[in-house]
Amino acid sequence: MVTRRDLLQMMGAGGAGLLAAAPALAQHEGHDMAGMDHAAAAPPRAAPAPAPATLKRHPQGYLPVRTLNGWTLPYTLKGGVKEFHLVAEEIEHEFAPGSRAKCWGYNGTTPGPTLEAVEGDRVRIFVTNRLGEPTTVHWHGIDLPNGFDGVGGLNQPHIQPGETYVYEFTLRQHGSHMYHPHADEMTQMAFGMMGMFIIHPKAGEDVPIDRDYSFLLHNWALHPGTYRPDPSVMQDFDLWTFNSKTFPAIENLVMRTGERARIRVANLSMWNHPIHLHSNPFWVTGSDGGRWPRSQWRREVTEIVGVGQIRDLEFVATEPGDWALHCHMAHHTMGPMGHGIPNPVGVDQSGVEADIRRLLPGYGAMGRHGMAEHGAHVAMGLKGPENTLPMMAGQGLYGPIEMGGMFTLLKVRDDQAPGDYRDPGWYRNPPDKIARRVSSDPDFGNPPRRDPYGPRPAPAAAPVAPPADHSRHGG
Ligand SMILES: [Cu+2]
Repeated sequence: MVTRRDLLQMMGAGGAGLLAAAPALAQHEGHDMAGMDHAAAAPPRAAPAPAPATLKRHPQGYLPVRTLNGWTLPYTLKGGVKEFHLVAEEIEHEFAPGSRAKCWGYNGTTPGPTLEAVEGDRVRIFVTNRLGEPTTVHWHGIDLPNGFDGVGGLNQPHIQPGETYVYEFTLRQHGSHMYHPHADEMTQMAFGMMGMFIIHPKAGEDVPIDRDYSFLLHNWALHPGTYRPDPSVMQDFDLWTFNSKTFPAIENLVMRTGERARIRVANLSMWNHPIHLHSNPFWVTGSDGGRWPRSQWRREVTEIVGVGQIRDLEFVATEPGDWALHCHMAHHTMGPMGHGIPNPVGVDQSGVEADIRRLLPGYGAMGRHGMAEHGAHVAMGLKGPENTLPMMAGQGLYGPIEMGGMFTLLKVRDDQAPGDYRDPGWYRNPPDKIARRVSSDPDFGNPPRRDPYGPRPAPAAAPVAPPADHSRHGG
């Protein structure tokens, strides 16, 4: 049974049309984002600094991590201890232009800022709770005394609203790690509370890294027309994100040809994600368990990052170009769409379009020849419900990219200056090194083709059902 909501989701968010009907559906929670309760009482936060064009080595020798669309939390050194201060709070977050929500995060963002330190450092981390419910922070994968492990009720009392707790420990390891709440986890993580905790090796890298990227995978049930993620959803999510952003709002990774990169991919979503990098086979060199011995490195082009896991991917860029980096679950590179709907592919819907329009003004039939026409409808200005991203988006140099969600680009250039993270624009392929049209005739050439079932009779005309005879049913 298709409900009206299904139709709206399919045709509005994942399909075409749906203009006049959308506002009636929108589940307003008061979407004046400036009027958020917590924000009103909170001290002002600084506007985010633009992402630095270059990254300098830290005085301790390490190359700082580039957190896609994110930032590293500054610390203060007090008596040889690095002091960080995290603030758990409700925030306004934009997934991509056209979709904002009330989310929860740390220090104004989701994911929260990246913490970076060096193996052997002693860290003191203050956590202030500005949420309306208790929280804690768990330092995921970090070897520390039990009382700092952050499981509310098990290792410590919960941090009540308004309270600040302190965690203090010495970093005995190096590698890619995370932090997240261990209190009302389902809700707090569904709203975006998570971050990376990178510990650089004290002895430096045995193979020097030129660019060190990091992002967290996540999923969000931000239903079409709504402004707050739904924490109860377990499978059918609307948004799939790298660092809480969807394509095309995800920052590109840039490299100079010949450089060595590491991409640290962490997963605190509810699905496993096969992360695929085009054309650049990489070594999987470590996990949140730390860096693996060389003998354990694996050559891959797709690496599944399971829920609660991190994988470090390393490679040397050899070919200039714009290379896709994405989750290989095809639905995870799409924006919001309806689930549990009839399949429109192959169905001529032109007859029913007018009928449905009487029910849903603005409705447009979609998907007879595939879903790609949705992108064209969006480009022509058709909009779905308010605050809802299209199912697919993005215009490349050669046409629509037809993606959304967990998709971004690795841009490799011969002339990208070392340490320069600025986007070099589109890669222009040399004319002799790009796929090109050689014919517009579908009968072109004589390629071998098979018909496994042999010649088939033409389909018979559909039988005409005789008029029902109710005479023997006793009335
Ligand atoms: Cu995925």
